[in-house]
Amino acid sequence: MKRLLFLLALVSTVAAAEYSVDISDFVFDPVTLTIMEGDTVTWTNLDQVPHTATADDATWDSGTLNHGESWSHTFDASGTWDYHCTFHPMMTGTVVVEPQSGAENGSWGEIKGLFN
Ligand SMILES: [Cu+2]
Repeated sequence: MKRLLFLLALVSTVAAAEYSVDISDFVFDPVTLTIMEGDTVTWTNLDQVPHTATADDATWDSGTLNHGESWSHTFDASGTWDYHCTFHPMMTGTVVVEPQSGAENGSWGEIKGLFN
């Protein structure tokens, strides 16, 4: 039973991860982020001026983030999203969301390996 619980904990850890993008000196850091389907990204504005994280295709939008404010978005579908700051259009970034199936197979292989 302990083994099973450990396994479940490991799987849930693998299943959804959280990532951070800092907005600092008018730059999204990291400018390109690669995640898996189901992962969550949190943008935090470290600058003194307001920024946004707004998808170019408008599917998601942080709205105005003032200094120190954060906004999170969970990416449920794979794909590539280019985004920008509506106040400073030269500020751009990309989130690449990879499909979950490949990662699950890889993770299962690793997990099974632990118990062999
Ligand atoms: Cu901005």
